[in-house]
Amino acid sequence: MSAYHPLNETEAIEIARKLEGVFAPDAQLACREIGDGNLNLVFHITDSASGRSIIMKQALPYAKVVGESWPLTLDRARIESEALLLEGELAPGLVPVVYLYDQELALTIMEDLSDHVIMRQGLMNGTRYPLFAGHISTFLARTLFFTSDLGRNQQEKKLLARSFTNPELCKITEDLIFDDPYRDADTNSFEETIRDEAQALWNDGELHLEVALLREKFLTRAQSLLHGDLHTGSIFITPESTKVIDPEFAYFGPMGFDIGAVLANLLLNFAGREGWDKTDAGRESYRAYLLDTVKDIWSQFEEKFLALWNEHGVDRLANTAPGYRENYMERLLQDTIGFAGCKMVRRVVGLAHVADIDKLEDASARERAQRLALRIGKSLIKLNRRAVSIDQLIDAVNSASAA
Ligand code: SR1
Ligand code: MG
Repeated sequence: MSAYHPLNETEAIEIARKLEGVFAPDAQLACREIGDGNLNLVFHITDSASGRSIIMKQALPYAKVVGESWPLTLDRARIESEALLLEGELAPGLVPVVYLYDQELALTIMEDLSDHVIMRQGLMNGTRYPLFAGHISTFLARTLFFTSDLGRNQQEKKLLARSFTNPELCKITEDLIFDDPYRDADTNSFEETIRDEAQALWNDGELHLEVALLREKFLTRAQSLLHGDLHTGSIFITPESTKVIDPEFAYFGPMGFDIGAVLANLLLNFAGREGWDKTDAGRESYRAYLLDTVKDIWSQFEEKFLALWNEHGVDRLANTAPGYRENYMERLLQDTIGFAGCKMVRRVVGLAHVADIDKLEDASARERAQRLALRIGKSLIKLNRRAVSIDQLIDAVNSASAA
């Protein structure tokens, strides 16, 4: 196959056929383009005779959600495949297996996870995932600890950071999460019914200070290798299994950004529940499940991260200075809460929303969900630097829901 061009389904089959040891030479392969994300093509290739299947993900040279007017580097496919390989070493079983990366075609061929569902859809359906908090806290603790200065040789970490320099994808986050929602930007996208909420965001100086401080951390704090876009559309799940996909936004940044992304997306689903549960009791029960999961994720993350630090900490002073661990974990909780708030706000007024809320058919239920998500998001942003316990996040969500 020659130089870069977006593949069609026939070409994807030709490439699949050449993969060593996957399909028989005469296999009757079927292919469907199933990408429903904002950026890439995704081909699902199956051989019904053997039951074998693979996924081929190809980066497009622009942001699909906007069109060719928004060019985007193909290097993100390299970053994604390298991040998946590293995450697979650090957190075995929690990411798909990568079979092949083709630099010229910006193509990653990987394990098919279609026996799983995208977590966002699973949550919308009201499915409960009792093992998720355990899985995702392991993923977060291990990937963040072992790529940080606490858990990795600090010179090696700096060298590793070079290959995860990801300026174009970071710029998307810097603009769409940490700037545009707080001004009347062309990229913003919200319903007229909540224009008052958007205008309030543009004029809230207290909020702007907190977002500016969080933005500064995103710009400057090369704490760990992040997934960089860890929403519930980047997670494939079953009640027994969790697989984190799509780390094309990976870069060295503040740990709390990844943890906050997971919590924010559970809370966006919380805000949209009115449309997904049949009864008030069902809604309250599912919301309680989501809040328990939020709390469990933080508590299990903290325990696992501290255990890794005890066993594998490489920084003498960080390991021994009295009070340093407590101070570190408190700052991490604060970042997590602040970034969670920013991730919620952008999904209501900025570019690229979430189906948990946008797919609510009833316009007034949708508006209530949008307003609730913004109340929660803003209160988390304003809470962040004062927080000392995850219970304060839960209290803030409950107060915003009661208002
Ligand atoms: C232009 S890309 C819009 C969003 O899609 C990705 O999933 C990221 O969340 C990004 O902000
Ligand atoms: Mg993605």
